[in-house]
Amino acid sequence: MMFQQNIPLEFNAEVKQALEDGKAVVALESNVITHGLDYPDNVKTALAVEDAVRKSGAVPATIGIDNGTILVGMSREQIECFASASNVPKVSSRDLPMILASGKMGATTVASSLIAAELAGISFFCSAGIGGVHRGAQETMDISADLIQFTRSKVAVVCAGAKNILDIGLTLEYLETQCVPLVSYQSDDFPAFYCRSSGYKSPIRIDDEEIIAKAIEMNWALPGGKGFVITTPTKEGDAIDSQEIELVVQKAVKQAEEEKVKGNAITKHIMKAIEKATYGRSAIANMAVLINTAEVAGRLAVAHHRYKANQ
Ligand code: PSU
Ligand code: MN
Repeated sequence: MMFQQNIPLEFNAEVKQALEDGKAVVALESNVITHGLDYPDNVKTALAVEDAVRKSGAVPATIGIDNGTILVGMSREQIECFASASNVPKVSSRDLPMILASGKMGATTVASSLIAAELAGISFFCSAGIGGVHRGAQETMDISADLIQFTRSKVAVVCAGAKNILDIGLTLEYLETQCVPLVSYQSDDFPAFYCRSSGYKSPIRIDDEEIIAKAIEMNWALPGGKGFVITTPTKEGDAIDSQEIELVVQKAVKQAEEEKVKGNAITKHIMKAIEKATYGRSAIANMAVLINTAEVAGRLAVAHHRYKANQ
């Protein structure tokens, strides 16, 4: 156990070694394990995501909370435990103090995983789908804390955009308003999770990994520069066409509204409805995008590491 600003952190051996050796590390969230996929697909996918990061030459650090401690890198047993335990709460940034005080298990979202990554000295994070501005946010004000956290944590975030159950246009506007740099790697469009395009253009495309690395460093050198978002689309063969599922999404959003599903339970509810409507196809595309994003995140983390070493 190690303390960082009085917060207990527990590193697994692989991550501890990697940080000591100054290797590239990529932090991963655990909410996708507990809330994104069903058991045992979630275990299989979480392990495959970690392997995808390793395949690119970086070290994965799956983040979670247990025993009043932030876990930085989980063992296989811990992943199995998070994946199979019922009622592990979703922990976003504002929930962190209470879950740490309670000593109970908590599954970290993008937002809270970024806090953990920064505390642990990890500069890259990966999640296929970041939170965003929800459809109907003009009324509900439901905007994911992930977006705010990007303005607070000095961590680069690699993702496949945000799911199109969200309002992608408003999400892009919000990121701009909040001064969050957003770059799309090897694509003109802002992706939407397992859809290669959300239908929206990205503010900028950069294909050169070294330029991305340099831009991240510039951002961190500039006053106030914190999060830096990089998107990568899922592979052609694994993608679902966004127009094809738009009607399904609209129906699921409406149904959630009618059933008065609210707050942080909405995402899971809608994803389940889409899975049902696509006869499980979305669940398969879901796993593929998680793995692909992790592979690219590992590659970009290694490129960033190389860039810094050559400075
Ligand atoms: N996007 C998804 N599925 C998810 C999430 C996001 O497509 O399960 C999770 C992630 O953990 C993300 C969180 O950080 O939900 C955002 O939740 P909220 O909108 O309540 O902030
Ligand atoms: Mn919300």
